[in-house]
Amino acid sequence: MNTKLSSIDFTADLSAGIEKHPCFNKEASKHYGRVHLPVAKSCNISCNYCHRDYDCPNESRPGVTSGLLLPEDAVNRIYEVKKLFKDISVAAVAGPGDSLAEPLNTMKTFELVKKEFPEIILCMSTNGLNLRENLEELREKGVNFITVTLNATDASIARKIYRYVNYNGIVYTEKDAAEILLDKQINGIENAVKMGFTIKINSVLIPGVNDFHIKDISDKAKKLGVYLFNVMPMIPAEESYFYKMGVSGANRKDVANIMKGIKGINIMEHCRQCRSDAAGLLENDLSKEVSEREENLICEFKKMPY
Ligand code: CLF
Ligand code: SF4
Repeated sequence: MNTKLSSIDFTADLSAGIEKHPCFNKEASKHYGRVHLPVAKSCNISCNYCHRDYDCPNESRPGVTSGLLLPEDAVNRIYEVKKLFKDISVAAVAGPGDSLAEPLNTMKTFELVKKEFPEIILCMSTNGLNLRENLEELREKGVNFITVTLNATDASIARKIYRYVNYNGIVYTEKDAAEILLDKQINGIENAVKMGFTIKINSVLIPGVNDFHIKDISDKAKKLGVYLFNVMPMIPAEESYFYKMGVSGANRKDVANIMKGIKGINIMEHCRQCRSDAAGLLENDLSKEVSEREENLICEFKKMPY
């Protein structure tokens, strides 16, 4: 949905609930859990640390497969999770592909969840390519919190991270891919902030590729009015391009060292690099128990056709 900025009401407070959001508020993570609803199958870009047999490593740990849910089953998933842990404050779509590559399932899921659980905070992560054109609808559905994975702000670095970008059916590669993705990400974040969404940026730390560039990303995040900055160590998915090329992953210590130089923005230090079907407290993932209780998973993620 395309909406002119002039027609948007900028007065809405979309930070409501931050005191109960386990990712945006470390204290809240001790008491409140989140549930990820794995309804977004496809992706529209190709990150070199990703392999599409696995979850999106931008907001999840590669190397684990998940079942997919239909939007109609998302409400039931939340009831199942609540049987195991009742204080679920957030429901989110975080893959296993990109939440906005085919936004229909994501939007339908938010609609159904909001109707059944009006008190639950809605959250979403995305690579940002299709963010701008979906902002108005996300707000209509009641989403307040959005995470965008931004791994570079410079096209010469971004082109080493992405193999292709498919925007509106046109496939871009190399510098063109990097430029269009960066342009859409920055524009999406800028407008989301203006509309009052609470935004987190996730950056995947890739040794030798963007480690020296994290400060530039944080500076850009500050300028854009992003609320929270989260740097995650890259864990290259098996069979991914980086994995095959021998690009080594990073670890928490690498992240801590880089973050010493980052000032002037809220930093997330308690990220668990969750699965796209994670459930419960960040510290205690219940996804395995939940999927064992359900019979309505479409099929194993690995078997889904792309
Ligand atoms: Fe999920 Fe992400 Fe929303 Fe949290 S996760 S979509 S903001 S509800 Fe949280 Fe998990 Fe880290 Fe993400 S610990 S991977 S930051
Ligand atoms: Fe993979 Fe996520 Fe990148 Fe898409 S956005 S290619 S699912 S890591």
